[in-house]
Amino acid sequence: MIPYLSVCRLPSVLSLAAATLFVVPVASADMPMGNGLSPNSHAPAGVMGDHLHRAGEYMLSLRTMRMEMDGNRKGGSNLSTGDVLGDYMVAPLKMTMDMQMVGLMVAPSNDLTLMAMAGYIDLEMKHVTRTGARFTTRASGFSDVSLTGLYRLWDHGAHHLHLNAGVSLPTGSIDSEDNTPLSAGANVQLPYAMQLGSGTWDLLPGITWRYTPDGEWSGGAQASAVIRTGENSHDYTLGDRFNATGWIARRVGSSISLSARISAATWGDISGADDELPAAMINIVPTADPDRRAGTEAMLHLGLNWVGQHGLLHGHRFAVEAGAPVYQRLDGPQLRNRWQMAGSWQYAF
Ligand SMILES: [Cu+2]
Repeated sequence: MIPYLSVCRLPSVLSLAAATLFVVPVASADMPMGNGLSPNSHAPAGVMGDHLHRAGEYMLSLRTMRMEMDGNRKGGSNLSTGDVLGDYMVAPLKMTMDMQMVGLMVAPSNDLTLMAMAGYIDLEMKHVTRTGARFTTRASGFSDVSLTGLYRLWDHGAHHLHLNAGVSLPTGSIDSEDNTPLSAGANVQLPYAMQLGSGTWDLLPGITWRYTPDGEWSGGAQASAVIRTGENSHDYTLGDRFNATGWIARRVGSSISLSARISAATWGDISGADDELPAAMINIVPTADPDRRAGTEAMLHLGLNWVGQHGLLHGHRFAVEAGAPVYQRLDGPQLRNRWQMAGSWQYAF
């Protein structure tokens, strides 16, 4: 029960903060609503491909993301480390993922915006063995690069709809290695979650709806997917992933808006198996099992957007968003997500 309570603490803090979103006083009427730079005309920091640009406009962005997983889960229930060690010689304990991304948006026309994103990933996973020995594996390097076209489908008053059509290039490594107590000091192939890319060309379809009724409120929703094609050079294919999210944001000053967002995702198991991972590994550590990778989760996120109105910071956008799961069903034992954060800087010219 106690681990479950600690999982729930963050969501309850988030929902309290979400409630305050609705009681924050509206800024005075002389605020330039609906004209000038609106902080909530861009989505919360955790959403990508939410907006188009005017013909000839460019946008540069930097984004940092951190995701922390702690403790194991199977189905809808948490497992203790002892439960995992009852079935496996090694139990994963904790994982952190840090990602720094650079993005460029270019609009050749008012109806089409092109977006390229590349990133650098740092992964760390802590483990404990049945004998009580603890060890950590690490991997870092460039991520997969994505190229996406955003195409305006429909614009009507406050409603805007666009298509997201992208492809993810297999630039991230699937050869990450580190040493473990079982490898006697040698570097060996790390399991799937410690690899930096998918190793396949992936399709990134999506559709985004934005609602901008006035300068004060805004909202949006996005459905997107990651569809793997073919098999990578290690004889496996990561599971497809489907995402849906919806947000509302409210301006609370000329430069600041607050947002609340809900997201849901479901992803499949791995088909095939990494030819560099010994087959017997699936009985040693659950992360090496391609059939224990799927999951479904729902998260609640709160964010803040800020845009500079004057001087040197005019037009510079900063955003932060933090989220925690409110529902997680994992084909486990799998490490469960505890919280994630995204921060971004954007500048259009
Ligand atoms: Cu942009």
